[in-house]
Amino acid sequence: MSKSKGGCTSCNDITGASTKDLLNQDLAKQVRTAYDRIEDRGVSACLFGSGGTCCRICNMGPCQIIDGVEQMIGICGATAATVVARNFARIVAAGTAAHTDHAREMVMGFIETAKGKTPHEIKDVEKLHAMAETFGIEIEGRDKNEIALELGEKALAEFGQQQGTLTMLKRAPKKQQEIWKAKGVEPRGIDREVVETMHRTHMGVDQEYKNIMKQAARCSLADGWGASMLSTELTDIMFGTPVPRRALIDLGVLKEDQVNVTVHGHEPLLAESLCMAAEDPEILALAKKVGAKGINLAGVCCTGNEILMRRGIPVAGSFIQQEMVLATGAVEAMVVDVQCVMQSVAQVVKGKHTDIITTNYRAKMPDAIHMQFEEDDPLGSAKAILTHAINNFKKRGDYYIPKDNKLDVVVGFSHETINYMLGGRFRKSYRPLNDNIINGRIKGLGALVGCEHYKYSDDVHFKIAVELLKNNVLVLATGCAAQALGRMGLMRPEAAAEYCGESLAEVCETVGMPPVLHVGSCVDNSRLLIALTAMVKEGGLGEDISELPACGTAPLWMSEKAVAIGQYFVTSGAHVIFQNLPVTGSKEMNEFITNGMKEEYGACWDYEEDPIKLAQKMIKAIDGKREALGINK
Ligand code: MSK
Repeated sequence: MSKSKGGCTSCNDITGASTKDLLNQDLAKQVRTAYDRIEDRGVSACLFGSGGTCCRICNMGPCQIIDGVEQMIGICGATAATVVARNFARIVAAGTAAHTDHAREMVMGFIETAKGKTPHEIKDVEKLHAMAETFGIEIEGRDKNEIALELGEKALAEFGQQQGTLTMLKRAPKKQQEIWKAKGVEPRGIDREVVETMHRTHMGVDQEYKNIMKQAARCSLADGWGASMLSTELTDIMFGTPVPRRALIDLGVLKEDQVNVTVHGHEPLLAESLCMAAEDPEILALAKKVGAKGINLAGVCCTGNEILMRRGIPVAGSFIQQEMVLATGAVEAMVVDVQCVMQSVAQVVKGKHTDIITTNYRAKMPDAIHMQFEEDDPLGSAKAILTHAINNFKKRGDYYIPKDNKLDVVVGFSHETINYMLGGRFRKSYRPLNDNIINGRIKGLGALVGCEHYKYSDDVHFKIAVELLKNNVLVLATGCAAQALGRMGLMRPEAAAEYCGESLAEVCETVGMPPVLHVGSCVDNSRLLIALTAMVKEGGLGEDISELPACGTAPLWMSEKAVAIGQYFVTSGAHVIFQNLPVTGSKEMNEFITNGMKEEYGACWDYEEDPIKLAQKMIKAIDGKREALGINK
């Protein structure tokens, strides 16, 4: 798939029309992208790294382990299973740490908002009260900010808590809670589980792979039912719980006559402030002064998902499109915070008028400019950033916007929305969804989540989704997977008739929803935990998540966060399939992950690279659950 000489002549694996179109323009031919770097590397991936058997934990190595070969164990004697388990647990800890740090920022922003020190406000009072109940906070006769302050402080304490269990574990199905208790994997405090995982995987500490994996399970639960869930819920309370809305997605959302500012990263505090500042008359006047008709904010990656879901702000590109967005030459500034921002973006804009603006002291980048987002003056920071972007507008040189490439999507499917849409305004219940699963009109649920990956064809998500829909499996999507499916047209209500099996199409058409529901960003996978729990509690589909006809996949995972997510789903009883995992270098670990975990938590991991086979595995898993429930007529 080279475009370096003479354009994109063999982009076999790029099916996205906008990316193809852009890479064929002279303007973009000068840009080196990740596609070029993959091709130019010329060496295949290290087998030890891919199989998880490269140990760099101490300085006696690096030790490259070959399972079953006595002279190829670690210098310290570590076996393949120990090394693979340690590496895997560290991936889970890193992913959990990323969600945790994100969540902490959101909780701190929430506290400042409750104190009236930010331009934001407590928007979703119903959810505030529900969370207050979970945390045992009195709501009667109290002002929303007072309740929010107590909630924020209690939430913040969950990070540093040393003993007991995380509060939100009790939201899980009862049987799930009993399993976690019996296995000793209830997280005690969010930070504690990350720290303990790092300690236990240090040289010479935990040397028993199943014991290491037990801590990996505990750590992942601290992510899913702790950090990520806190982040999602408090962000919803502060910025509004998403409701269905129409929006646009893909490179064509950039505008010729406006100052294009893209927001890339994860933490919505910055993006929300930019959205507010972009409507400020003073800022709009500045934009007009330089000849622009306005400010066009557009999202990239998960920040894109956050503002798409809550405000209907368009998404210009997903993870694999971040360089393409800039290669258009039409962006005045890309404002970034944390996670999934490739270092190459600052190189893509060399020679262009575009600035990459880093905004978080935790994430700086060579050749970018840094404008710190000040949490005590969010609006001031946002206005300064936009003013900088506006000043770039007149410097815009050659540019190309693939104008025909923007797609209508309907997004905003929080678990409350799914409740509302499938249960009706007054019932607000998952019962109708359960009934449709029991009567077979919906075979089950397929979660398509996670990242995108330059080494694989960019239509993998699409192929999996279509196969699932054809077989009447309703698809819920998050992260960059959701954006990929939106770009391919699966988030339009009309797609139901085009792609679904007869009975699923009927359900979608009756409700007026698309067959692929956009549930949010990567931290919002916690919404799926809540939705699955609600289905269990509604009755008729078993006593815990492991009995539900549901299956998840992150078929193009790239980030460590995706593994943490996969691990918390498996530990919560949901079957999960990835394209690969770095555990195959140990037979014992491989067997444990793909089988042994099932005995412990009722679910396990699996891998498959071929999208159709992957979808068929998901369908088989769902059919198996239906069979066990006695509803597979
Ligand atoms: S941004 S973690 S590439 S989903 Fe959440 Fe996308 Fe994966 Fe980053």
